[in-house]
Amino acid sequence: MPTMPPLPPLAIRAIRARSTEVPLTFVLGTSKAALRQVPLVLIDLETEEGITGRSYLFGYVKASAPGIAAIVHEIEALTKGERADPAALGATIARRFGLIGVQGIVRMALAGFDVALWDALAIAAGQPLVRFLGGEPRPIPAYNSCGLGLTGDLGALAAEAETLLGMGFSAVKLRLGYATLHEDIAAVRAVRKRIGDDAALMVDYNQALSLDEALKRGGALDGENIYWLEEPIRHDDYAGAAALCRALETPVQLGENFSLPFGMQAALEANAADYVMPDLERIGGVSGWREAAALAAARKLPMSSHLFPEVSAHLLAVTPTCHYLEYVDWANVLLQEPIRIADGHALVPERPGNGLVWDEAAVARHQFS
Ligand code: SMN
Ligand code: MG
Repeated sequence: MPTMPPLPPLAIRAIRARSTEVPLTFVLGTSKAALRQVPLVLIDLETEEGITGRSYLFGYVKASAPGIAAIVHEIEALTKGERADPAALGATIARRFGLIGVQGIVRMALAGFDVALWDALAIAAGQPLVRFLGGEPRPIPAYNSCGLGLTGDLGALAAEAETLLGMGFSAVKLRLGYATLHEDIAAVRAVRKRIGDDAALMVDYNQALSLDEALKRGGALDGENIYWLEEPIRHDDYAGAAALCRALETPVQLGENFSLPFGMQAALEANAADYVMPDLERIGGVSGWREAAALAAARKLPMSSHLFPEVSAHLLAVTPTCHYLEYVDWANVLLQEPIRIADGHALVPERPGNGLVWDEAAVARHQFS
């Protein structure tokens, strides 16, 4: 990790959390559930100096969004008037929530607070987040992770793959976990036939398989030119994942369920992954990401992101083993300037902070709490 300048002096004045629900352009049909709209919690952290830091969180289910917002308000009560110092405030929050545990939506709220705090600090320094963290903006390899869910219509699946590649990408991710291996292979082949041999094709099981089934299906997928095999089994079965890493040629990708850096460390100690992809809101925001990046670097593990492409682009640019950014367009409808893609890469914006600026009229249309 590059070194950073001292933190600009800022004091927290107020934190606002609004719950929105936005429709997805491409339905995300995973082996667990099909998402047609997603709940996003928007956080605005105001400082006494007039600078506002922003972040958003993904609630997974609509009912959790107001719950996350309620925890953010607890964090506001705890940090109001305090100096904007992510490490010190992170420790204060972890202590306050020690009895319920820094997990689940508490950990998400903590991450949203942390990301907004770093945004305010970078804006105060007049720098894009990547520069504030000691790096340089550069294009980050990205894959299109919209759509390509489980479906009975392989013609439509192939057409969607072509549409997604046509949005400026040379890599896409397909969701698997059909009832049979035969159907998984049919979906892979339908997409591969349409996108050609040069495009990278990742696959994601979202924890659908038993270890035995994963060994069988993974072995069959080894012959299908798959770029990575994501979460084939229960995310916390690290011994099983390690066995898959040993048995399969296709790299095993894990990370969206790593909970805080020490959770990732446990997976790495078990040799559970060939590639890692921490999620900004589960790994602990910018602060957690920096620790995670150091863990991946120590083991030379390629590190990708999960969701949140806008902030993840800055963070991947300072990640020593930077691999792939997961692109989703979910927040675009709420943003004045959505993240841009060119030639298979995400472009890190040059404006100060992480670059998130709400389109307030759109937010008003989608806000429900
Ligand atoms: C995913 C993302 C968001 C919600 C559900 C599933 C998926 C991914 O695992 O990696 O994009
Ligand atoms: Mg996944």
